[in-house]
Amino acid sequence: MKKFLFTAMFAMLLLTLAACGGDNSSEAKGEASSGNEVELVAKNWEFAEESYTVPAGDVTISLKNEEGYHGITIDGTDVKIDGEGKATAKLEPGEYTVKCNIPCGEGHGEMSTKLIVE
Ligand SMILES: [Cu+2]
Repeated sequence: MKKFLFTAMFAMLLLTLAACGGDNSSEAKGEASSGNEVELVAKNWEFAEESYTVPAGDVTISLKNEEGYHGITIDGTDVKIDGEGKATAKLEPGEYTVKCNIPCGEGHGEMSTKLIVE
């Protein structure tokens, strides 16, 4: 009986590992095929990166709040995300300023990053 349990657990572990491996490879593929997607990460009171770069065209922008509660607007576009979420916009090449649009505290006024569309 014990041996059976051990075998079952080992099989589950293998399945779990296989599932993880599968996820990783599909993620890598996703990145290669959907370059027009960019994820911005917001913290108190800055974005994780000083700039984000995406190819021009239909761009899907998503926002993740790692710390605090923030939103974004992108100057010169209709993109607006409150809290976490996604927005898609057709973007021409250029440099766009991304600002936090939720009064999130003392550093709110300087909370911005750049979206570089190539
Ligand atoms: Cu803010």
